Amino acid sequence: MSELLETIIGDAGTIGICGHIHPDGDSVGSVLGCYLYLKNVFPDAEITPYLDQPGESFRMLTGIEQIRSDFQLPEEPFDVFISLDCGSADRMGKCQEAFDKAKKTISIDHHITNTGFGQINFVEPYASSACEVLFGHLDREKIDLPTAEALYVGIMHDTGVFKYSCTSEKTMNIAGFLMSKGIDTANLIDQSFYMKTFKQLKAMGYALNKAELQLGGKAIITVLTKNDMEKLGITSADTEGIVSELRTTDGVECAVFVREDAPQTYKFSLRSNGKVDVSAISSSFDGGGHKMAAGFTAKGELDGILTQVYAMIMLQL
Ligand SMILES: [Mn+2]
Repeated sequence: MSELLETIIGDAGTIGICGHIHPDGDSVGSVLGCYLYLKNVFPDAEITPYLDQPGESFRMLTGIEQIRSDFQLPEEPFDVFISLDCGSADRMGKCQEAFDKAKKTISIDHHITNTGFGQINFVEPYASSACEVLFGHLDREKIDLPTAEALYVGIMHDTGVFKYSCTSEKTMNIAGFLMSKGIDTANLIDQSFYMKTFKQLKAMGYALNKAELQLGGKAIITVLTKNDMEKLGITSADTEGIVSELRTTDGVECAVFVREDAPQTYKFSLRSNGKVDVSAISSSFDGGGHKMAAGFTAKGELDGILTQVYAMIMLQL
């Protein structure tokens, strides 16, 4: 049996929890699931979950309002700080300093590129999600319905609703156990994964309409500029799902979604259909991810960066 989180935490009075910047479903689910679980196990400890404002698609999760997006971190070092779904320390954003200052630090993650930045590192590169890794360090008996829902949502998001190759027999067994807690799975999947706001729907349509084929139809790319985003009235959180949609195009091996986050600063999201290892491309730009799904941020002239990315894709085709 793997080491339980509560054994490591011991008698800590203050516990900080964080996920990564621009949180996805796994980041939200793991931070919230970890928070709710520890709240049950340590009712007297002061436990604070920090995360950028989660998207609307997570508002049905119990306890989501407890997440602190103001990042007003205390001066005093935390007894324990837990990082979830972060492949490297800088992914923690505003929490990095508090994490580094904490007396005990734990990193729970599943990125193959993980740098081992915690004092204790629970990293399983072949796990579907940070939620799956976290689950392995929880006492099943103490998982209640809200915790189960948060973990289920995280796993669902990182597996594309149990579809991506990272979905294993173990993943399904965990999901099955979480279901046994009484989750209304159909409703939860729809609400958190498929439902879109009208704005998100329009953004998706706009991005798909702008898409272009490259490398003889083996790659597909779309770029949303800052200007596009302002015109559509959307934030970065509203662009989730675009790259996955690109990937389903017939004949495509690699899908590329580019978002301009600041002048000459571009966030790349990459998806593969199997042939191309996108984490290798992302690593060469100091990004992270997995073979089939990865991302990075690059600065400079977009055309120059794209030329490099295409060359790296081509080498793998
Ligand atoms: Mn993840």
